[in-house]
Amino acid sequence: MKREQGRSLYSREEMLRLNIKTLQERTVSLQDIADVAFRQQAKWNPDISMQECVDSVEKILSLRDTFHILQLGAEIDRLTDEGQIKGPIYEILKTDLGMFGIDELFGLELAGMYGTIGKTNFGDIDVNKPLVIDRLNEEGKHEGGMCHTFLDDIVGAIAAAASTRVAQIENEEAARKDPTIKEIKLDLDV
Ligand SMILES: [Ca+2]
Repeated sequence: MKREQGRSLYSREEMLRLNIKTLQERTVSLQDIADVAFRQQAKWNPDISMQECVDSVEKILSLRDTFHILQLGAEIDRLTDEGQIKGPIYEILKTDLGMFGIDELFGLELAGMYGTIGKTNFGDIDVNKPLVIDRLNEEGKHEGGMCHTFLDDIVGAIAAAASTRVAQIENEEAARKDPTIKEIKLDLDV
């Protein structure tokens, strides 16, 4: 990505736009991430809509912490592709060494913005590798394929955060619909 000279602060709208652009450069669309969030959350809440997942992914992509993690992670992957990383860490990144773990740390930090459930949901995606996560993981391991050592975790974490946000919104709506259990009356004669 072309550097925007003299700036380090961006608005929420700019961070969303720049994150979508960087993801596209690394072959991932917003819809790819929403699909993972939907697949995860629909297991627990069959009433959720794809639009809620798309909205949540957009929201998370506009957060400053997401911006920093995604931009740094994607740039490390890009530099690895171009052979610009020096020293022993190059082969570790290039081969996506299983014992590396700093990529998972980026993912955990991002998903952690949505609490313990966010982290747990990230763990589920990290282990089961649904949809685009599997593609990124396979592509990264393929000789000559694009490096996704950081991106698979970052994309998984954004999906986990979005899935958790959808669950929080659903819980909030459920709480509003049924404000108190005391109002439910049992007919003991039935
Ligand atoms: Ca990884």
